[in-house]
Amino acid sequence: MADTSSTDYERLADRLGARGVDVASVERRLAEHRVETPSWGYANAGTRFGSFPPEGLPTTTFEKLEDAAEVHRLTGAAPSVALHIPWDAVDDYAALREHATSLGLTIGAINPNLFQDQRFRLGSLTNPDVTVRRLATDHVLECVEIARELGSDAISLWLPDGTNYAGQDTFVARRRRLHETLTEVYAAMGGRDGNNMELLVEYKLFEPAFYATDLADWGSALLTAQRLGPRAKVLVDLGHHAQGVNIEQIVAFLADEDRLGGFHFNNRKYADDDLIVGSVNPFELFLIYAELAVLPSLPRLTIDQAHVIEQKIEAMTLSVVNLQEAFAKALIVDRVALAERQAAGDVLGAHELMLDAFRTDVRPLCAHVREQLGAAADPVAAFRAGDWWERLGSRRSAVAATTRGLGA
Ligand code: RM4
Ligand code: MN
Ligand code: MN
Repeated sequence: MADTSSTDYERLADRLGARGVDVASVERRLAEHRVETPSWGYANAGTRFGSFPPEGLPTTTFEKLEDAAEVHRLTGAAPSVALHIPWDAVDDYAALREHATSLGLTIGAINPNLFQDQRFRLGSLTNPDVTVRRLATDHVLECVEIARELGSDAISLWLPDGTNYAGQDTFVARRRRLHETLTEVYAAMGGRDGNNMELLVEYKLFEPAFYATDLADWGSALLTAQRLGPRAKVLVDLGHHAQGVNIEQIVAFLADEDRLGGFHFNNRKYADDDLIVGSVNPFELFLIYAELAVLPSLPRLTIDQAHVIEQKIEAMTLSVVNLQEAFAKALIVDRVALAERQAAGDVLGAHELMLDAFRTDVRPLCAHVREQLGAAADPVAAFRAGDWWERLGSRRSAVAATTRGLGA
């Protein structure tokens, strides 16, 4: 019997070649496409109403890295892991770094946590009380040290600060406090180790503050980054905009300013839902990648998701696959014809080229590239058929089922 998958690949490669696509170069770029996965996406997550910790849940940072290594083994494209401190704090960072290396992983961006300490009720880096600002700044500085110990080259900062009621505080005073505290952080990130640590400044429309968020949009994040210096860049989380905002345009503008630091990929239907990237709006994801595909190099591509009811490794694997497919579709857009049609004012002719790429089933091409990387043709199916449970899941201590079952 003929091997249908390689036949599918050959048919697709022939068809793309006939359309003028340089298939070898598309495959090369796909093979270089790297996604960073978040430690917290493997760990317990819930909504404010409850959580459903599954059997085999990783409870230590060491175990979370083991699950991340599974995703990398299956996809061939997820070799780094972002950490969140203190969720991922350990006593021995050298041992953690060694563990990552032994699993074929590196440590990605370090994320400070400025949203859970009781003392941050009125804000962290913008808090009106100078002693609280000091605490918050010291926490970020500690993260810079941890990043150095782990060989990480980025601090990824999401500032939850803001106000809940008009009159609670003064916009500009908060902004000045933020610039002052971040200036100290930024200075500490340079100097040593060839000066190469990046500060990624994330923004978010609302939540947990509901009146005014201090870094609510890409404009305020960009102004902050510009004030700090060239190693400060903006991080775009797909769930952090108002409904209907054109994210691909934001991406294009930030890249044009050389301030596109990277992404937190996820998808949403309503607000900051943190669902699997590409699960709600794959066309938007494709259009974002269409902007990335023309850049000289890709920024840091990180997933930021919370898997509440879905199998977490499977969810992460599917997310990486969805990102690969979006990139593959972006790479086969006929750019020459697009430029011609744009110049000719052929509105729908140009649009048709985008649709044509988006509608192409690129799965055989992605499967082929993954196999060349020694990963799985179908990573999700491979996970389901695999022995993760026997090797890792079943050995882990049972999660305290505090939220399981009323009256249990
Ligand atoms: C925030 C934001 C941050 C993430 C936290 C857990 O909404 O997206 O990036 O670290 O959630
Ligand atoms: Mn995020
Ligand atoms: Mn978020």
